[in-house]
Amino acid sequence: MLDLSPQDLRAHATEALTRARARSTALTDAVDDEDLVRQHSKLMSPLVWDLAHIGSQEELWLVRDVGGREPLRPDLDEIYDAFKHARADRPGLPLLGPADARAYVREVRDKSFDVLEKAPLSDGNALQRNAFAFGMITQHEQQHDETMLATHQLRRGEPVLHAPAPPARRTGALPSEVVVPGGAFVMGTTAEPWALDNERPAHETHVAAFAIETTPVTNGAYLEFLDGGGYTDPRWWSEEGWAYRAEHNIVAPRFWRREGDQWWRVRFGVHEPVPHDEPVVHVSFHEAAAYAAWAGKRLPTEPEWEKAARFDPATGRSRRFPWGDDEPTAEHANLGQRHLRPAPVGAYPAGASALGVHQLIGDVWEWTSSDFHGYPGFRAFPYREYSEVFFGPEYKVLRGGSFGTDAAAIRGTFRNWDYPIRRQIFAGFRCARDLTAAERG
Ligand code: AVJ
Ligand code: FE
Repeated sequence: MLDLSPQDLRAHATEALTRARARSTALTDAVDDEDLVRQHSKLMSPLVWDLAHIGSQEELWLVRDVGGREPLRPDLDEIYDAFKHARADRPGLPLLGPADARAYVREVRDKSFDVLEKAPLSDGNALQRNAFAFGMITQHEQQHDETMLATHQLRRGEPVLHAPAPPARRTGALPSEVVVPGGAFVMGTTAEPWALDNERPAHETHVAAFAIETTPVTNGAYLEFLDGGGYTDPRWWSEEGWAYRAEHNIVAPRFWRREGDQWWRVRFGVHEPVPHDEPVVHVSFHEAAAYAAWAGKRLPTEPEWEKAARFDPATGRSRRFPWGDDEPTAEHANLGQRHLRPAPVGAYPAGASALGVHQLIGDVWEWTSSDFHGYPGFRAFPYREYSEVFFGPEYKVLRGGSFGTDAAAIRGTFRNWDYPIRRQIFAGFRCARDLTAAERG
């Protein structure tokens, strides 16, 4: 994409920024002002914080850094610095109100477009740095849009978001697992133009042959674990997971509720029976790991997940996406809040990987068993706080994006991370296992 001409880069950035803003606007215009400033959960910021934070980051990286322009609102830097104030404390800050936040992001965007017109995008380093800044800020806005969507899910009240149902199943029965061959493959990327620092650089990684499930674990399968006493048997849980489960009295995925002999869930204000054929969503890492242990399996490691997603055994190459190198379309994956829920398993045959693994991109983020670390040769860019400060054992990596992730903010190499106790994100999982001696031959 960096071989695009400056005109094409400008057109691409304009389109991508405009699309992100349409989504931010829709998410914040869907509720009244009182709702915008309210904290719907201690886990989340008020929606109006996300909105102005989007503008503040854009002012920093596009207007000031790329454009070299005078600050618009230097007084806002501190208030909207995510590292200075935890989410729980943000309602107490002197935040811009809804009207001022909207005016601020509009003013910043006007300046960004002016910078985009005038900034050099054609010579080596400036091209790299300037073009990347526009890609990074687009992804940043889309990431906060997904966060705002999670806030909407936590909000109580009548439904305010609407979208058509996702496609139905389009495959026959799939094999439950496929074998991923052992050996080296290329993990991460050097060439992806918009890849963030933690996805870089491309490097050879070895994995032993293993089996992985062809689809994410469904609600139906998860119910067998739940109804079979999975939440009351410490055998399946890590010590840390069991303590967490007990302390918070967790008995089912977040947003589930028992009525008679049926499980119901609330989804963006809509109450409905839990659909058995959809990937389970709103489970913590601990619940995912407990299910996998109960099933006699385990979660995939991050290299395993990426090999299952990207490795093409015919060529030995790693693809950009499971289906190949083309950008995602509506045929490949459930992305971009096009639908307000995961699609049933088998709904995206065109998105399957070379090895026959389905729905790796979109639908639900997938927990892996790996801690978040930098790849060999990692270099923080453009700031340590994007990912480096999160490296360590407290965070688990999630892969693949959810129905709430925009195509601009997902790739085969994209890495997300969160605490293993988190459930408000759109996270599910699939299982993997070692091969038996007989299978290894
Ligand atoms: C990559 C989703 C973990 O939301 O904390 C947003 C993305 N970084 N603003 C987050 C991000 C800075 C990040 N995650
Ligand atoms: Fe942010």
